Amino acid sequence: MKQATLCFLIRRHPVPSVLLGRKKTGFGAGKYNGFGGKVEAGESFLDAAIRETWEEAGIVLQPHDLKYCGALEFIYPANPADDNIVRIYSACNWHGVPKESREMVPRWFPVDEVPYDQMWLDDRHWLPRVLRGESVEGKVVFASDGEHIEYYAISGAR
Ligand code: 6U4
Repeated sequence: MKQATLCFLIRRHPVPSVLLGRKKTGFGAGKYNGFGGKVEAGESFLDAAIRETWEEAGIVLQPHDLKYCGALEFIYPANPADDNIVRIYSACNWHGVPKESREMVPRWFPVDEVPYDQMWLDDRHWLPRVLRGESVEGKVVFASDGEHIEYYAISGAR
């Protein structure tokens, strides 16, 4: 199964906010999401999270900036090649200012104004916990359209 990462930058001021990117190309194009992508050969999940956040948002992270927030399996029965297991990270410290890349348009959202209607449908079931500093574990099975959710089981993890 494909291994991928998602990284959410969280700031406390002026209001608690999360940095999301609107994906311009590839899998999930048009949706807001954290920064991330496939883990490449020879890379750890952590290496991939740092590389993708740099490539997609121009933000520099050190390994100790990242907090592991759990893992989710996304299953696409109609297209198993898209199945992926995603490790989720958050970061409250980084260097640089978000900038648009070939893949993503970054934008800050107050945590109570996250645009769930413009995100993957599963995000509303787990991202609020990650934004509260909790960890999540679970699985999401998509319907044959690859958009709607057939089944999900997500629990908190510590
Ligand atoms: P890269 O590796 O960036 O060149 P790309 O085509 O951008 O390839 P991919 O498959 O590497 O896409 O990464 C897809 C991204 O979407 C990963 O960060 C994981 C994330 N993702 C996949 N399914 C998701 C889902 N159901 N909900 C969600 N994020 C998902 O919030």
